[in-house]
Amino acid sequence: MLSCKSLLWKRKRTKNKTKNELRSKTNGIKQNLISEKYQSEGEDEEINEGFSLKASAPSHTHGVRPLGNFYLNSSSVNSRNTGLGNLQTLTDELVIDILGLLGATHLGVLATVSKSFYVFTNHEPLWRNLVLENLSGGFIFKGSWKLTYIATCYPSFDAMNIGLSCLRVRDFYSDYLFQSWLCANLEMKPEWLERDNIIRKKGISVEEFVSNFEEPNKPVLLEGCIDNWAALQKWDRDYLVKLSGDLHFSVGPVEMKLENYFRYSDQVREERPLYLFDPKFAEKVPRLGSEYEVPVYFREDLFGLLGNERPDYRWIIIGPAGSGSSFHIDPNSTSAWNAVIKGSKKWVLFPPDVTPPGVHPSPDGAEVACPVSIIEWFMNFYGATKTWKKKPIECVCKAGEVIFVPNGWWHLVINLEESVAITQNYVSRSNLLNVLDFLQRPNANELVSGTKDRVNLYEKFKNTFEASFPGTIDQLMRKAEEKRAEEKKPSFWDSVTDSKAGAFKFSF
Ligand SMILES: O=C(O)CCC(=O)C(=O)O
Repeated sequence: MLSCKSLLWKRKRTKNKTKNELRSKTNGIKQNLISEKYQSEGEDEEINEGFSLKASAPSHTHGVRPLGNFYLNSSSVNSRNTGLGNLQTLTDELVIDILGLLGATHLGVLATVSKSFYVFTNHEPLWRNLVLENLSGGFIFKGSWKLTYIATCYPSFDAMNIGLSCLRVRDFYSDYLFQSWLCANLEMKPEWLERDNIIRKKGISVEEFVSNFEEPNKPVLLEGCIDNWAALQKWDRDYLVKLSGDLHFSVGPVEMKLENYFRYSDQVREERPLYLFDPKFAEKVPRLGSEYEVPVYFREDLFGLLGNERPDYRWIIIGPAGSGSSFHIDPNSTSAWNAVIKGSKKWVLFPPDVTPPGVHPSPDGAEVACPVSIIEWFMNFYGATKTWKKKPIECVCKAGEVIFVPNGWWHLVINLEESVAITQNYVSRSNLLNVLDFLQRPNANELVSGTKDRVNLYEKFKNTFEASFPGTIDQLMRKAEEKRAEEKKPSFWDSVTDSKAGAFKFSF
């Protein structure tokens, strides 16, 4: 999912040790518990540990089963190994990575070599990459990525009727491939949605917002502050499709017509559905820009002083149930607000000093290794938050509600149904110093995002700001220094207690 706001969204797919560890350690255990039902035809919807599959989820297309079942099975053949020959010693992930170097024709030829190669070469993410790399956004989704590729590149070949990609293979065991299918088909567990500990506010003043939430850098869910948006009433699918016509929007690494994106999102069953995340929507369709307005709490946006040179700052976000944003921190140390117009989103947020379980930022903060998909994070790490040092803030944000995401907070978001949202990142006086500090880091050229001129953004922004508000930066710095000193100073009661303790010591 590279439809990202920030570098921090870029997942390491190569050398992603974390990912391998996740798949083998934790899933090995869970998948061994997958019920016997899945050892047969897999038509049932209930699986162990309270997980359940989405309604009408198909069983694994090629009959792949979790590895644990191999050890329980009396016939000791794993056709995964026999069909790979000498390559059987490679991990599944490595086999997939190697196949990822091939084109469609070679994948097609290899599929005929053995049952094992048939299963591996039909792995949908391989075909997804081929479509996105070769066809860009110019495809009409045909229910699977392989069919989409074939239908687009070989229109006279009737792949649908030949049943090209549906052969089931017996005795093929692989946690890696099974996991990918499972994550694409799992329903969110009710207990993942239960915790709702965010503060909700309706009708508070801007001053209250600033002093209780923005200054102390705490999330809040704001109700009722976008009730006047035309978007809330108007933005259904038909309206959006009609307004945008043939224009293309950013969807992961490609640009797609909205109509085609909806066609895809209606049919898709994959672990990481493509997410529409477009920073230029209001320039492309000015009407969209005029049918919402920045809620009153976020009107001070100092990056605005940069005019056209400001980094990307607003996005329309559209995605089906299961799509979303995996753990990241927002770009350039900005804060953000996110308003849901249609649908609903589950949020999990951790404060800047707590790295979420299963998430491993690189020391320079430029990259983050995390589970392959959001649902995988819930399966394997959500439970750990129950005993985590600081509990995350969580909520479900519904249509008409706005969440404030303070700067530096880790957050993950999953759409619980098809959703449409607007988000904006901004800089106010409360986080101006953080932003300036971020922009002048030594590796700013890697960290700063949303603009071509990453290295000079600090100078440009500082100078422009000083020209408009002379002396304000110094003032803010003095205030921050005083605050730090205040925080260091022991409170009256601490000092009383300390001196008493001292007095006791000496008197004994
Ligand atoms: O998927 C979403 O709506 C959340 C987007 C997000 O996390 C972000 O814009 O930083």
